[in-house]
Amino acid sequence: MTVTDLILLHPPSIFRFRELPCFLGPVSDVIPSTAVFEGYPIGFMTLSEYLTGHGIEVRIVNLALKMLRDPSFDAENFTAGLSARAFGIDLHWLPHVDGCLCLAEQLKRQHPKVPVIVGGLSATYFRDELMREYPAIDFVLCGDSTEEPLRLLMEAIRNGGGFGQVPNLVWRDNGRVVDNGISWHPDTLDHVRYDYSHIFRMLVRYRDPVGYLPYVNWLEHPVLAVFTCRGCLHDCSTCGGSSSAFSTNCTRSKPAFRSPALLVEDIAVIAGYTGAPIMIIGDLLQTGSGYAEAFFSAIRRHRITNELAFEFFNPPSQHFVELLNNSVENFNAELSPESHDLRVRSAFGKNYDNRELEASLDALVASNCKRIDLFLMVGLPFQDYASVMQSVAWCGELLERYGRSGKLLPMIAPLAPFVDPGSRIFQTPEAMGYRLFYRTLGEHRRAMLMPSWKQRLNYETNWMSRDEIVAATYDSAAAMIHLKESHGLVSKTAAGEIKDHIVRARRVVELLDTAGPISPELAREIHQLNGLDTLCGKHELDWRIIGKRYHLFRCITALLRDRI
Ligand code: B12
Ligand code: SF4
Repeated sequence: MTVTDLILLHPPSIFRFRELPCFLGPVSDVIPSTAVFEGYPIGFMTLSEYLTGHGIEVRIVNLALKMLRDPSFDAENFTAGLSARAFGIDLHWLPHVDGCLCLAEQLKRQHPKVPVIVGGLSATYFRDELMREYPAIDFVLCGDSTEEPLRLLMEAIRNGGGFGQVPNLVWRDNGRVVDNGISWHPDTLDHVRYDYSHIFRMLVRYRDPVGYLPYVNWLEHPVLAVFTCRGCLHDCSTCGGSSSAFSTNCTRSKPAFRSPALLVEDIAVIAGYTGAPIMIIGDLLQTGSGYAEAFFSAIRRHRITNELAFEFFNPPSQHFVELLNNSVENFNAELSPESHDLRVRSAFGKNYDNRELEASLDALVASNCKRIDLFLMVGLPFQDYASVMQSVAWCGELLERYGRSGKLLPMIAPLAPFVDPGSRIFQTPEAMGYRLFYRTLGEHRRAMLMPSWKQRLNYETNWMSRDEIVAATYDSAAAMIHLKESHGLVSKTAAGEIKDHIVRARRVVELLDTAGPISPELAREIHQLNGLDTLCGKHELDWRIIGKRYHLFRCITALLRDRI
């Protein structure tokens, strides 16, 4: 059996999600993954590419996706058959806490001599607890940029020592936990490659296409992402990726930006292989207009026809929309005003009014922009049930005004399951009008294993209890789907299905509150609902594929390049 240097594994959120009757709830309706959160961190790709380039063999295994796709897939047998010098598991998103810990324990049982490394934003936040309470974990590698630290750690593992010299590492020295401190946080994001052809070559090398897929229906609806930065300049109050969270958690004082020229190259490389849509993560306007202008002047030199989705923290000005329109052939805009109510929006961390937003919508609707996604949230500061419902009514007004263009698509979803660790609200909940039910990693693991998504929520607010958050979520989603149906944005059949799922989901939440032990019928209903959309149809998220889904010739060339 060949030994791989490092196997990076992505667990499901709840390890035994196929057996346990846990109603996952509407936590993933507006993202591509399912509620099992099978999407692995994009960092797996940069880590694999970087280490491979330094002669370290890395394999990625999306275990969550394997378990999701095939009910008979035996995760225990599979990991028993793996052979590696080290295993790496992500605890990037806190909802993976149970999956990560179960997988670490399983690997340690099966391969007691092989070190288990955990990394990601949540692992960084809970590094002390991880090392104190979970002996299955040998190393926590902290911070937002671990490519070079991981290379050094792999070297130390090979040499059997020198762990004290690895930056960002927490380890045990004869049982004593040692935290080396987070000193590795590069100033730019130019030292890594977002090279999807690397993934393609690796999946062929390990003959494991499923193990490399990013989410369950990616082959039918592929979306790729490029990254403007690690970190964020903004400071949204619930966000564990905000400027203050990155500063306390990752000792990062400012985001690491990718140079506009490299960002365009990332896009051009993807466009060479596929006509799939590309999401540009991180607002181009974050540092002012200079970055965006450099990006546009670089992208104009290419002929990219893929649909590019741009996210905006603030509504873009008419001038900016014109620039975008003149530089990019097909584009979408992602805006998250969160609420119609300025008090709520500003307490969340965004300070613009509805007039500014409407001026932006005017410009976007008049431009070639293909679609404008508008995201609203439930569970915010100063937001009560009535305010949530008024947000939907406001979307109705916007649809009256812009609906005919067919471009505007509003969506509403709860802040769930967790207020992010490291966020301003997580750090000082009472000061922000919040009450946290769970604080430690262990408490969040127990929360993830609770039967209902209501019990899993780690917060309630001065303005809404958990019951009200659930009620506002379902009522606003029902009102929103009705709106979209009446504006012809979704079919009557699709809207009918969502409404039916909402009724069933509410009933399950109620039964889990009031009924005693979970009956087999209720367990069956829970498992069915976990696979269904409850707030909006997943297909509403689909962006267009322009031209060929895959440029086969170029894909084959990429493969051959590896063999030469
Ligand atoms: C883009 C993004 C997404 C994308 C996915 C991107 C992806 N595949 O990585 C989408 C939109 C799908 C998404 C979804 C979700 N997201 Co998100 N996302 C982001 C965002 C905006 C940027 C992420 C980023 O820049 N990553 C770059 C760096 C930091 O991570 P990375 O390169 O992947 O990994 C590096 C390190 O983290 C570390 N590392 C990671 N894993 C491992 C493992 C090992 C072994 C090692 C050694 C190192 C290591 O090393 C890597 C390379 O240096 C952040 C906010 C922010 N400003 O960061 C939120 C953020 C990460 N997301 C968050 C959340 C909560 C979610 C969801 C759970 C939300 C939900 N309820 O639906 C889902 C989970 C989806 C899933 N797993 O299937 C929270 C996480 C807070 C927390 N601590 O739990 C954040 C911080 C903020 C937020 N609320 O959006 N997200
Ligand atoms: S939610 Fe706010 S703070 Fe968090 S990544 Fe997005 S813009 Fe930045």
